[in-house]
Amino acid sequence: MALKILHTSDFHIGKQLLKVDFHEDMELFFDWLIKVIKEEEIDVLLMSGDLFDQANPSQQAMRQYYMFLKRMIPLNCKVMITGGNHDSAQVLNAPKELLEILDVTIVGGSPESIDELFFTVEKNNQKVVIAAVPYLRDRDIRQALAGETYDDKIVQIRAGLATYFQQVSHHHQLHFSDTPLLVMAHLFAQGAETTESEREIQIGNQAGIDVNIFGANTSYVALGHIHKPQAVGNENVQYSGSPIPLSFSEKEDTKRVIVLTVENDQFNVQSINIPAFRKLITLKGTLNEALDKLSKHVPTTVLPDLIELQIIEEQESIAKVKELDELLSTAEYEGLQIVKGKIEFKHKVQGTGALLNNGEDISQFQPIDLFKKRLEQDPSLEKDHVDELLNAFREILEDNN
Ligand SMILES: [Mn+2]
Repeated sequence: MALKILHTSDFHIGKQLLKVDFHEDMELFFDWLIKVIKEEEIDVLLMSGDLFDQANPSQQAMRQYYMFLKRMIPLNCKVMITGGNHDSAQVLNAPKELLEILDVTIVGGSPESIDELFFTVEKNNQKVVIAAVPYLRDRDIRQALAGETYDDKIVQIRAGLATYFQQVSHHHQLHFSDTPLLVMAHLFAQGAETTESEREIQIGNQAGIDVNIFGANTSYVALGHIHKPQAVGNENVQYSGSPIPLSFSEKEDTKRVIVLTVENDQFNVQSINIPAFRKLITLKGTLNEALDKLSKHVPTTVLPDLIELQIIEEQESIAKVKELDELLSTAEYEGLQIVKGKIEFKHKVQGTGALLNNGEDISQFQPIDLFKKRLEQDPSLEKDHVDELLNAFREILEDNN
């Protein structure tokens, strides 16, 4: 009989992307997660940091968290949550003692003493020691010195992290040497592939750690921080990744959780893919091509897909810019939401110099005449639109006088 552990991280409860709230996405993920915990008969749930998206989570985010815990309690599954770089250690720790009664263990920030990181879990005659290391802040790993250089800092942070994890490894060897060790951590590991949604930690990620700092006596490292699911070095060091895509750079990820089956002190590592509750899609092409794709879009998920438009047109055109703006602010399509758009032109109208004919001097012209010349260069503009722009330009000129 085995002990089963589920590793996940980076919930970012309360996250919004370009004003789209991911509340429903998280709710669907929690429904799915609870189903998996029941079906797989999971004994321990590990959440390796970034529980909330903000240090001061909204009331809605807090409520969503507590409602999730409420659903976990009857499942006979221990919950262990560590703080990430987005979390406030104090906010996470505030209900710590109360939650402990409900078998929910919280390590919001690095404790006074290293032994407070250690927890033993046991089921079916299989024991595992878990070192629940949260995100380590500068002050947890080194003493800042006045006048230190940037390079000194990188060296010190690396050394500080290595020392911290050596102490963890040492503590295990001293007190639990006959029980396999699992280390939770929230950090940037060298060689890991990042996305756009992790906030950089420890000076531009340059002080990324070498995974060898986790001692040879560590059976599994449950990492958080990087949102793209991946193993680092070997399959017993894993970033579970965030359960839902949190930025367009994560749109290709297959999100997953990891299930560890521990039997005879051996760790078996398996991934279970999380269904997509909505897709993040980038549409590229001309405005007309994009409009065509939008009208033919067939949603395949529960929640509206989020669309990013990357428009490329041949000739620079103010009318196209305006059309895109209108599309972004007013378009309504079923099953999708346009959240972001930018437009690029292959051929740009040249600067003022290009507006002048041979022999003409810029000082001969009034600003309004130059502006008229500029508008004449754009064949896509209709007469009404030209008049509108000229009036707007006159107003600006008057305001400036
Ligand atoms: Mn994160």
